[in-house]
Amino acid sequence: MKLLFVSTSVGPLGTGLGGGVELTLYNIAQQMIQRGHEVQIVAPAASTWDNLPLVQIPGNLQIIAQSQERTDPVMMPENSVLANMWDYARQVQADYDLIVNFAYDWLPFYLTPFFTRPIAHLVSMGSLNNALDKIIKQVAEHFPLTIGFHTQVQAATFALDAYSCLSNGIDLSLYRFCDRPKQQLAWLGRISPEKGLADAVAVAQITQIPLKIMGKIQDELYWQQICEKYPNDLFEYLGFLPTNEMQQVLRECRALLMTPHWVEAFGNVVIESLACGVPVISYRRGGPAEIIQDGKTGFLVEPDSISELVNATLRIDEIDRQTCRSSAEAQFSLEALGSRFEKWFKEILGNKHLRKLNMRY
Ligand code: HBI
Repeated sequence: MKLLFVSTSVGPLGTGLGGGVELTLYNIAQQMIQRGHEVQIVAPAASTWDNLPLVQIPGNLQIIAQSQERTDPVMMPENSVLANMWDYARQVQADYDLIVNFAYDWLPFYLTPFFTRPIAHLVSMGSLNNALDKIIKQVAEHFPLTIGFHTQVQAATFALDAYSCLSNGIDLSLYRFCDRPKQQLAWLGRISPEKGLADAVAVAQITQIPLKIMGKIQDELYWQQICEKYPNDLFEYLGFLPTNEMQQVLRECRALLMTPHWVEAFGNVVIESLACGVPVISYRRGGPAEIIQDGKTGFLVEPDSISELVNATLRIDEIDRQTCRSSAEAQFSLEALGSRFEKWFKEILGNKHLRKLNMRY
């Protein structure tokens, strides 16, 4: 297959601004190339990936969807990099079999019927905005199968009839299994209210088990409040570390605490933890509730119940760490991810009805 990947619009690739979807795009591109397909990536200028075929497009970045209100109108900056990337895609589309959209933005969905090639849309977050929900629903109705999510619970926030579920995956060779943890817990992620770090620190205080915190501080005020409220010898903030350094700390922890206050679309940190053999204790909410096998690879507890997080932490030795690693190998390897995406792309290309729809222009 000849594939054109059109990137997220909130940051050049390699800057981390695109969050989890940067990693996802990178992994799928590598997998498709390894499987003999041709891949070209269209991304905002100043992208730093040097080992994948990139076309760099200038223009102004989109505002991140998480910062907008549900009822906000669609916003496009002047000289929009999103619009410029999709104008490029329009010009070259005849050279490709399939276009893949990685942006969580209104425009690519609206443009779908104007293209002569099918577009596969990977939706990387739960429902956040009414205008976007509506256009996604329209594309799902006219071009069934072309809307892809990571989890069923994420898909449910859009209430569509037809869609595809792709889960996610990571390069397991980057994570080393450890079966002799230290007396410490881990918390990973962007430090901002919806990720619920304060709950994990509360667990550390009650159990008196030190907490290792890694990730980008996105909400300074929220972080300050935690530092003022809890004794600082209880937790250690290690910063936003590259994968290798992060997993060196994570792998030696008794458990990863997941405290999402929103519907996490997937939860890459959950499969990173399992890959190290570290069980995950999480609220039964969002993607983690679909990834963790309660009692086997961790525990799922009543959302927002700190006492249940504590009880699960005290029972964590019931979980076999090798089982955690094996579950990552079975479901979340790059090969498993690549197979799911290759199957999705072939389903779309193989669908005569879809092809006829796009070819009518
Ligand atoms: N916001 N407007 C917009 N467009 C995106 O592509 C986007 C975003 N916010 C976050 C984001 N992408 C990714 O970091 C997550 O989907 C993973």
